Amino acid sequence: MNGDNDMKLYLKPGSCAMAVHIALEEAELTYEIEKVDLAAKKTERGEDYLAISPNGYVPALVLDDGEVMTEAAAILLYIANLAPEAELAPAPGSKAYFELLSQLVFISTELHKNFSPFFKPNSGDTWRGIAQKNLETRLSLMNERLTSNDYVMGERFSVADAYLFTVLSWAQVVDISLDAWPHLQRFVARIAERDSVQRAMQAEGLK
Ligand SMILES: N[C@@H](CCC(=O)N[C@@H](CS)C(=O)NCC(=O)O)C(=O)O
Repeated sequence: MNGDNDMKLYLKPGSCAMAVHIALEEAELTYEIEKVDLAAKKTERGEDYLAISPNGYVPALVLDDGEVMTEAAAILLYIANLAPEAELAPAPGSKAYFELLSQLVFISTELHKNFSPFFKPNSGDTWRGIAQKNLETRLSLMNERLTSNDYVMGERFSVADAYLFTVLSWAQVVDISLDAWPHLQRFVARIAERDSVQRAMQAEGLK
């Protein structure tokens, strides 16, 4: 049941907002979603999205007090802190917590943003070429990290896995092969099986 004061996630199906959607499912929090037409900056219900989130991109999470939180990495940590029983992050303030932050920033700035030009029709060969090279070195680093661990943070699922899964799922969409990185391929297959991921993808109309 969704009431007036539940959180609301603004998203575009399959976008980086899906990481937040997966985390909300993992945390078993009560929330609703609304899709955004990013070109028109209109929500599904016809609201002006720029009035809700002036940066104009997703994700944006409306909190139960009505405040709007943006930036995927921050929202993911917020959700982890809201539902400590779900253990989606190490104890706040611990060294491991900052290692999680480090991984979230890496996924955001080094992986996510290097996929961006492949979604922009006018990005051009130069930007795409640089991004492709960046992705190769950074995907290799993440592949290495997952050699002996099932999850970004080791043996336990965290919000970083929701984000990494979402970003890696774009490889197929933009025709970037992950064949050179078998641990990443196995990671994607493993995370895709989680109920939270299945539910989020279903709700976004991706299944
Ligand atoms: N810095 C933002 C970037 C979010 C972002 O890149 N969102 C994309 C979808 S994955 C988007 O909404 N793009 C549309 C636009 O920039 O107009 C974050 O980390 O949350």
